[in-house]
Amino acid sequence: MSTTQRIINELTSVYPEGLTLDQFIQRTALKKDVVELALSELINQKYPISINGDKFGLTFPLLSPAAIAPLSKTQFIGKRIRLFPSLESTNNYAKENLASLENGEVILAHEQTSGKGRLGRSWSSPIGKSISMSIVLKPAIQPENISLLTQLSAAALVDALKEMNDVKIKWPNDLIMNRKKMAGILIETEFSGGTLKGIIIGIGINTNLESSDIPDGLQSIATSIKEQTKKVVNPNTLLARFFISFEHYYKPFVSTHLTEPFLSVCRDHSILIGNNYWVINDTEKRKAYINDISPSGGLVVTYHDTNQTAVITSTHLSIRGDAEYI
Ligand code: BT5
Repeated sequence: MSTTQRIINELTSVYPEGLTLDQFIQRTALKKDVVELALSELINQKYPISINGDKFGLTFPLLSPAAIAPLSKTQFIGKRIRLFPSLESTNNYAKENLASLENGEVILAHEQTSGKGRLGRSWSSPIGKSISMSIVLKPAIQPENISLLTQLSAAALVDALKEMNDVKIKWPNDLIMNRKKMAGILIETEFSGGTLKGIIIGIGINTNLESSDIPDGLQSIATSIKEQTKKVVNPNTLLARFFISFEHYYKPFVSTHLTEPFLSVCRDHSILIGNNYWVINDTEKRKAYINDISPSGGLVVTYHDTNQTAVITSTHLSIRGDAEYI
């Protein structure tokens, strides 16, 4: 573990209190100049570190596997975690290192420099203020069932956030608070010669972003949990809850194809069902009434122009309101 991550772990464990240099030295058995160097590196890199008198503290807790481990009572999801200060994209790291990653292993980064959304879009993940995570799965499942994992992940996130606020799901992959996007899911797969080698569930969650951290072009569609709840989010508690819920849905899904427990959460929290939206793909834009989420995880819609009902399974499209994101 790097010295900077050791310092982050120490500061996370005493949050909201801080530590003096002497206390750091006592707790870590590191030399004074090593601690000083690590702290100045963190401050230079714009980690949320505050100085109060002779104490250093965190403005809000940061990702720390040491803090997640005692809270997350899972068998394999998040049992092993690789945390990086900065990655281009946790999904790219997972793809490139798939062979050495175990089923259920999780990649985390304090920051992504080139985070990815769907369809070549980008995902913004400023340092320390959001969760960038990829879960690696190596199951024996049919390729047509992989997209159900997006719904499973969305339901697990709703469960993890339940106590915080009213969270909605915008099919297929957006988590919404107060009609703005607060998290997104991107699933990628690796095949070799027709055999599924692994599934990567990429999830970005806006935890402690202030509105000034949200890029100009996203102000009207993006938000963070902190912005909505006015409370600091502990990313470690949130992830521990998420891992427990994910595993709870995932085990029976893989063994017996049980989907109703998570699909019912998606239906109950859907922001789309019962309303009219534009369904937009590369070639057309059609208004539709949104009826339901089907047992296969698709969106059941009735188009206004033909009055025909169809199940949308492709996620290569956007669902939009009349003038807005939702
Ligand atoms: C997504 O795509 O919502 C999937 C996002 C997945 C991000 C995670 S982070 C960990 C893992 N590693 C990666 O490289 N990616 C995954 P999509 O539905 O295409 O939405 C992308 C759109 O959301 C962008 O075009 C922006 O309009 C908007 N956006 C970008 N950053 C955002 C943010 N931080 N919060 C809310 N909206 C954002």
